[in-house]
Amino acid sequence: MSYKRVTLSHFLLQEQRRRGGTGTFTTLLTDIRTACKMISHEVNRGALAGNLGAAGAENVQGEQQKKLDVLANEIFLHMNELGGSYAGMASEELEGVHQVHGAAGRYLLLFDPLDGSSNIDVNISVGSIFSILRLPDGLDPSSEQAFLQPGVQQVAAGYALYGSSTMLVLTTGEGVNGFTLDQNVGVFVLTHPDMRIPADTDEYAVNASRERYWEPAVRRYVEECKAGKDGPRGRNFNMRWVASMVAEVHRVLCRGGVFLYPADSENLAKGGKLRLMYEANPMAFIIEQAGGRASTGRQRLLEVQPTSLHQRVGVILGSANEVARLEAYHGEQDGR
Ligand code: AFP
Repeated sequence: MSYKRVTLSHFLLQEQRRRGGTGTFTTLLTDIRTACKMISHEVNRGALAGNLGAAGAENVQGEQQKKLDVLANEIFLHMNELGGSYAGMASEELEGVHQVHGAAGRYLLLFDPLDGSSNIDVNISVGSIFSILRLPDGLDPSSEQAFLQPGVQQVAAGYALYGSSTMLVLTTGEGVNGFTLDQNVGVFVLTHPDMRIPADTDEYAVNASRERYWEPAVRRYVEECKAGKDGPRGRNFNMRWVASMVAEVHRVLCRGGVFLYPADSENLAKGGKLRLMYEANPMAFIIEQAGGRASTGRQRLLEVQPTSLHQRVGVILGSANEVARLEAYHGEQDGR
């Protein structure tokens, strides 16, 4: 094994020197990195540490919290509060903004501490997702208003995937890089530099049990994929569904694909299923930075103006040509 490896710390320092920066990103990401390592450890110990099962409470979304949801949330809050980089934080698990006492930081952190947590008890991959925004001048970091910025304003975003290995995938707006946790040494090592998504793909991911709720545009797309080489697409498609967005996005980053969780007739009143600020925006930033495309079907995801912290949205992201095709189908459906 080569010891001439680039760790996440090296990478951030190199980036800092290259940009002539002040070390802001290094500081911002240090505590997130530690939080992800700690969560990885807890996920990995699973039943041995009594970490599986329900916590016995509901979160702000009205969903049953798992023990690991609660633990991961506490780890994220604690580690990032101690570091003092953030003026305020918002978590998918909390109703309002988490006030950071005495914080001098100029940044805001949004996170989903454990996404895909319904998969925990069956030992399928889960992940953490985060998004970093600047604190706008003149706004109180404990106010929801400070956080309600469209995704284009993110300064960094990433996720940790707790899978067969633990990875941290990151963008600071100049491409996407993936780091694998060396569990023995305790460091993230750059293993997937400059991740790029091919523009074309033969693979899609959607929860097909929701077909009866889909809009015609989504139904048409999936029908055409299923028809394979006998249909209008003239080639066969493969389908995957993990039910952990982090795992799906990671697969798309590694080998292309399109991921759909569209707004449909059943979830439309809420805006969709996935959360704009904690899931859609950070993932859309990563996908675009890797050369892919991310959309609601009718609008670029990163341009959606949030109106509330826990807003939900339809999500279509991945290989650029397939997402563009889905947008075209929505346009045709709308008579545009
Ligand atoms: P949980 O965190 O409640 O498991 O939700 C995961 C998620 O938000 C996202 O990661 C998945 O892509 C999606 O929901 C799975 O949704 P279905 O339960 O409809 O498959």
